[in-house]
Amino acid sequence: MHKTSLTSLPPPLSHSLTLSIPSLFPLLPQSLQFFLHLVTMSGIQQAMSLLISSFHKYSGKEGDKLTLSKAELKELLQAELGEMLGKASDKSAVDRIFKDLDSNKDNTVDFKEYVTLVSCLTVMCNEFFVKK
Ligand SMILES: [Ca+2]
Repeated sequence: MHKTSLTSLPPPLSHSLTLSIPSLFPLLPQSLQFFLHLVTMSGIQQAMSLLISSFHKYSGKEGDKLTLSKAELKELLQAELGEMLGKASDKSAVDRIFKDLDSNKDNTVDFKEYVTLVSCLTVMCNEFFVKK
């Protein structure tokens, strides 16, 4: 069978082939759709997508699906941030982080409050590498 690469096709045809890939997305399992989206995204888009999916992976475990309880935050800290914020097994450390993040004092950490944590950590990481 003769193989044709996208670059050897005339522009209109290569363009239509590129456009046909997203049209196949609805036929694929959701996990594969997510993966395909991820590999076609820019680095920042991938980071944004992972920030969102990581939040919902934990926020959906108990209570309000759109906020993190203290237990969900503890699990997220342990699984996703390792010891960047000290030991997540240390109850007083988790209590302090939870209290600091819960800026509107509703006893949950919503997406905006979580993103604040991640952006502050990102700034600190950048400063660490810039100073090196
Ligand atoms: Ca809150």
